[in-house]
Amino acid sequence: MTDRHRPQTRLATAAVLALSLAGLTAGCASDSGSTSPGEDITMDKPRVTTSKEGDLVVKRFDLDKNGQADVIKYFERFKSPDNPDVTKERIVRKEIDLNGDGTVDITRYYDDEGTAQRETVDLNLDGTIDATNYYDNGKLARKEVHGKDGESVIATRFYIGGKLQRVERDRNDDGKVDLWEYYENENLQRIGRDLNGDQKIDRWINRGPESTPNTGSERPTVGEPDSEPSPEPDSG
Ligand SMILES: [Ca+2]
Ligand SMILES: [Ca+2]
Ligand SMILES: [Ca+2]
Ligand SMILES: [Ca+2]
Repeated sequence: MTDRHRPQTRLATAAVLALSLAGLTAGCASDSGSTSPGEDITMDKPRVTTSKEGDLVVKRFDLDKNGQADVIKYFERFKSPDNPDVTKERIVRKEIDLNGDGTVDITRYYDDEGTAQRETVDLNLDGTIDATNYYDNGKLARKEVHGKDGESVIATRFYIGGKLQRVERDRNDDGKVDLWEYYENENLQRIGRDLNGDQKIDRWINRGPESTPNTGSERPTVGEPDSEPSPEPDSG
């Protein structure tokens, strides 16, 4: 990463901004309309405000009590299948601001059962999405790693039972997979490369236990965040 100092700079800027904003808005809180100076500040639980956006009920949680929501949950209301007189709520989306700068860093989408289906993640907090995670029964099944534009897919990681099985990479940015990595017990076993752009493997490289690990010119990881955020997200 060439701009490795940027997140820290942004963090510092965000902290200063958050502080000054907290000072400016004290006494004229516009989101809840119910807070007055000193109120709630010392309470040992996050401040929560509830509002409506279209058909959705929105709950904002200000965990660090700086006046800015860090977690925002969106709920839809539905009639209970057991009793149509009863209206229930279920979560459809959750947004998380990890560094308190007011920009959402993780957005998680849920199915009708309240299980996480998909989430977009800005790992380095620069405002551009770095990865999209897809879940199957609450377990990480697939992860798309995005290019600098936050949309193109430069690598897709496939998981079974939460364990890495295969990685497909597009190393020349033409939108086509040209490198395949196969894993066993999350250890890289072999690499297949497409050399002529027909998306078929032309050359295999063994990386199993009989070959020397971590040597040679074939470096499988190129410009990709390797951390595995939240393999099993909570359901609310
Ligand atoms: Ca906050
Ligand atoms: Ca943020
Ligand atoms: Ca990013
Ligand atoms: Ca390619």
